[in-house]
Amino acid sequence: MSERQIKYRTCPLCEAMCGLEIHIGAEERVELIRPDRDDVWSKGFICPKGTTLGHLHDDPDRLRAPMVRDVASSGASECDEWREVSWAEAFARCEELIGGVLERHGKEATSCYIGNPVAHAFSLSRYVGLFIGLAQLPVIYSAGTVDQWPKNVACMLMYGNMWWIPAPDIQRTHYWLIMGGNPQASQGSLLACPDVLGEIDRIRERGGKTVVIDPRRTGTADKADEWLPIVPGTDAAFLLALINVLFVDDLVDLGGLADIVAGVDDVRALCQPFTPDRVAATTRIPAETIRRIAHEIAAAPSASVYGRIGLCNQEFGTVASWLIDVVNVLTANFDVPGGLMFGTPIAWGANSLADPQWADGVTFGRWHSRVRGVPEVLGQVPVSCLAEEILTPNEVTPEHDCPARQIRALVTIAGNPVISSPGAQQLDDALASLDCMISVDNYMNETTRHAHVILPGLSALEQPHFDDLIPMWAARSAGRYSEAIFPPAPERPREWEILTTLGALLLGMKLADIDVNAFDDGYFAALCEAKGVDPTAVAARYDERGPGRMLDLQIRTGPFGDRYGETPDGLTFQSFVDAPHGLDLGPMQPRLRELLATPSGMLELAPPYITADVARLAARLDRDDDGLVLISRRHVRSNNSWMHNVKVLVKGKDRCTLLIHPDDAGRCGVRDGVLARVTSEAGELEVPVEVSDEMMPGVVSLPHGWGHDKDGIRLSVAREHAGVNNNILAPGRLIDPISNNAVVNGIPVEVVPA
Ligand SMILES: Nc1nc2c(c(=O)[nH]1)N[C@H]1C(S)=C(S)[C@@H](COP(=O)(O)OP(=O)(O)OC[C@H]3O[C@@H](n4cnc5c(=O)[nH]c(N)nc54)[C@H](O)[C@@H]3O)O[C@H]1N2
Ligand SMILES: Nc1nc2c(c(=O)[nH]1)N[C@H]1C(S)=C(S)[C@@H](COP(=O)(O)OP(=O)(O)OC[C@H]3O[C@@H](n4cnc5c(=O)[nH]c(N)nc54)[C@H](O)[C@@H]3O)O[C@H]1N2
Ligand code: SF4
Ligand SMILES: [Mo]
Repeated sequence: MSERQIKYRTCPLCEAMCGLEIHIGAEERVELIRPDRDDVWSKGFICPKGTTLGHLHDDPDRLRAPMVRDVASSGASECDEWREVSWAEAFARCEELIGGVLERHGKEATSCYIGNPVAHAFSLSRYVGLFIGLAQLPVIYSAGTVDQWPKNVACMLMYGNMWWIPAPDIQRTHYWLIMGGNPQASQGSLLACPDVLGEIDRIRERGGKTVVIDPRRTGTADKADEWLPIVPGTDAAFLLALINVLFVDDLVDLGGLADIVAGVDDVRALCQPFTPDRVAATTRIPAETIRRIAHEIAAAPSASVYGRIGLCNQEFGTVASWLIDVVNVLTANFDVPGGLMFGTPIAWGANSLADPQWADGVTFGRWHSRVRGVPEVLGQVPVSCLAEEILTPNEVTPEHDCPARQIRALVTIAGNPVISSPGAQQLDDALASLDCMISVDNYMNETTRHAHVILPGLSALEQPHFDDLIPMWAARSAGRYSEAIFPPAPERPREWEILTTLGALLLGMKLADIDVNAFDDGYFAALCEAKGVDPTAVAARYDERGPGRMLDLQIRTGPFGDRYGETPDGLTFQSFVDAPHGLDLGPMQPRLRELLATPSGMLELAPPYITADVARLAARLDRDDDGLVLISRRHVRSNNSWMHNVKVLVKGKDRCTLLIHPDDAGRCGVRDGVLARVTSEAGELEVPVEVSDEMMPGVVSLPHGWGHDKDGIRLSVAREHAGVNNNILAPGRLIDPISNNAVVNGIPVEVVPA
């Protein structure tokens, strides 16, 4: 590249999937990133993070070569030396470490943690499945159990696939009820749509309304027509009361779904005790307001009730996440324009395929975690179990039917659980005691500093991009292919090769015997078969292996694809190469009848596994006030734990503050700008106070993703803006028991001056 060039690509950082226009100057450096106004999907929308992909690429702290830690004694210590090594040496060290654990402790002592960027990265998203399949780990952990596991459980039981998650059709709705989501910061989650806040204006322009239910008056609430503060963790009670009104006032209408919805009478019976008057004190939403909202939803030409992380990461995560969909079904706002709908990805992802292990319906609790005895849910136990599973010797294990033993080897893939998991301090201690820790990650951060080997992935600009998971809940079927802007040297292993190699090592293979290409061919053939095309004939068309070949398969055998010539006008990978601003195949379409995969063939409105938990919710109504409780928040200039090393994003006013209502501040004796000590049953920390009436009384808020003051990290900018880790305060024992999802919202805390 000699002169200035313009490249177009999709931002991989969040679900908004914005189209970027990237200006590259001489020296192959990014000079400017602007929104791509011609992008068919995002049409010029962007947020501040999207302009920083060049900063991330150029970040001197970003790892570009594998790192090996020479351990001075056992565990991480200050005498340890990190060395940059060749890929061959790094993999040889992985073989030695993994082989050692397999030999001494067996397969049962190996595990992995999978983090959030896996959902957004070209290679990782497509090959994490192959890694898991090869590695045959007895138990795996992921950020999913501090995120959307409740929604996965609800969708699995209601529709038969944990990843077919219906999303609000906000580009057409007339009424949007947002519960526990703040798209002003997050840009939407389990809801892919560019410029979500702009859609709130457009809803208003068509005569509609947006209501936000959140303990905090967020930027989204400011934009909306109405804000209703709610006591954290009580959304399920609010929703049951709302459903109660729908039945009592004869507002229930199944629309065109009457013949495929089972369980309406069960829901009617369940909601009977939850009258608006009964839940008003617990939720602190007046009974009259609950009645009014129910009537507004029923009367709107179309409505979408939507719940996100505030509803998942809480005490009644599954019941609340389930009831969101129930309200939409009961008001004829499901699988219709303007209601909750399923997306239609142009390139199907492996998550959309039927999972053979659930062919006869899903069962939970097939095994239990070794130490705490938590029943597995959809193959996972809470990530907050990870620390105790590393620290507790086998000799003291209670009699739980667990396929795993004490974890001695852990692979982390694009995750930072030392920051993102409840019981954070204990996990930090635990990771230091592993015999083998290998991290596939771009930074030496709070988690990966404990690794023995770090295998770096590529920067966003070094790899191609095309989303396949997020479009499952996207407002439109649109797609754009982004080629790598700065492709690395061919001999540099790509993340799909790294994952395949690690998977095979965990399987027990010797490095010399691992043929990554052969594994890829097998994986590709299996995917071809799943899509009903001939693997041999199809494979013969490609010169290259890896995610690029897979993407062509995903597009061609997808809903708009050419099926390798069977549908001559259909799309191929080349169609997207020829369309640098992407292709838009239109808005969401009704799909429920096509996607339903429950054993009964019905939409299960009242799955017994979930309805059984309503008794626990009923008991909550009798519980006294929890006192002051802590919730989490996000900021548009931050992305979980890993973008605080970008100077232009972290500069300015300190954003890691404790938000507290003036009345509570007065009662606790803390003032704006001073340090407060916040204590919970799990730990304590000191943080600057920000007094604001945007908090409802009784609730305080801290952002998650901070706490970069640990020894041994290589994040020079983030260290200067360390902040505190709010998961120090989150007790690992607090989970939503039917999904295994963490409760990080609604944690009882005490606040005093520091
Ligand atoms: N208290 C509290 N805790 C929370 C939440 C909350 O709201 N409150 N939210 C939860 C949620 S929703 C989530 S998703 C989790 C996130 O939890 P994690 O996924 O554990 O954390 P991230 O901060 O997203 O860490 C991402 C890691 O991936 C690395 N990385 C980034 N890009 C790449 C790449 O392309 N390749 C590779 N190999 N590595 C990469 C980064 O360096 C970083 O180490 O946190 C959860 N924790
Ligand atoms: N800029 C930015 N964007 C992001 C991320 C990021 O870290 N930064 N993270 C990404 C990830 S991994 C995810 S999962 C998504 C999450 O996307 P969102 O769900 O939109 O996340 P938040 O902005 O944390 O909004 C959650 C809201 O829930 C509220 N809340 C907390 N507890 C309760 C409760 O009990 N009931 C109710 N009704 N509300 C409650 C909080 O006050 C907060 O406003 O964002 C993604 N996008
Ligand atoms: S909203 Fe920001 S971070 Fe998200 S995709 Fe768009 S530019 Fe990237
Ligand atoms: Mo998340």
